Amino acid sequence: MAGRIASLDFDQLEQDGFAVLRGLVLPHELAGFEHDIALVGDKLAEQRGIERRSAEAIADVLVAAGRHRSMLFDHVKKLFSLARLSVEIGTELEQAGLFRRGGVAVPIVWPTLRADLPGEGSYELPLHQDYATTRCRTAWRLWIPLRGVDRHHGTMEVVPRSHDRGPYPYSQGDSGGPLIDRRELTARGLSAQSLELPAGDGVIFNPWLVHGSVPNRSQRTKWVLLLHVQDLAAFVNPDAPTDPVRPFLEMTERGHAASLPGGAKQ
Ligand SMILES: O=C(O)CCC(=O)C(=O)O
Repeated sequence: MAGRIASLDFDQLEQDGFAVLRGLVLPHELAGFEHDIALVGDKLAEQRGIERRSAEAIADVLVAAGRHRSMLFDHVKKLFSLARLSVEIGTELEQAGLFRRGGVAVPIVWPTLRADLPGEGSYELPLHQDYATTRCRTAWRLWIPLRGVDRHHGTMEVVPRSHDRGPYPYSQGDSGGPLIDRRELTARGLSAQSLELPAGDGVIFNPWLVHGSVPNRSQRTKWVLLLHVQDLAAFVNPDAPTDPVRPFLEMTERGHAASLPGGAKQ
């Protein structure tokens, strides 16, 4: 094991709802990801005769894929290097004591990936809790940028200490989808903070934490590895009115009805 998690600040995670994990992805792994993504972009662009419009072949290939984009992106998500990395990070979280501290009986861990292409805001998520993907009473998320993130290159904003107040009320956003209104946060004395991190640092957070996208205004893609860690033995009981996760199921139905964010898929 690479010893990538020197320490996990459980107190901060409990108190603020999130904690930063420095150097979670090692420099050679970041370079490997860049290599894979550049190579597949170049090869597919050449095979398909795709005209280069941006600095990144993969971005041109994804855009040119049109209605087949999700099919292609679903396979980009399966990059072996990312699958291996996800298992290693899961193992190190276990070794750092996360499962023991959280009383996890039967861990489930799965990765996904997001790509915010330059000039494309389609997959941005407004302020939300992770209602669409949290199905267990014990759960965490990891958000691991594979390139540096800030307000220019796109990032995520989080609302410290917003995670222990149950489900938030949602308003309807301009696009018609549910979002948590910033006034709701102000009324509770909370405010959002954007994350500024180098490639490979990660954030572990409670899925009840309010968070959302900060748009990518740069000319390069924002790539983020996402990891879900949950306890299958604490799976929601949809028939139990008092199950704390039940409001997330109801929100998911509302979100689907309006085909809205909270689990945006590309
Ligand atoms: O990276 C982003 O833009 C936001 C990600 C997010 O909100 C999520 O993964 O739930």
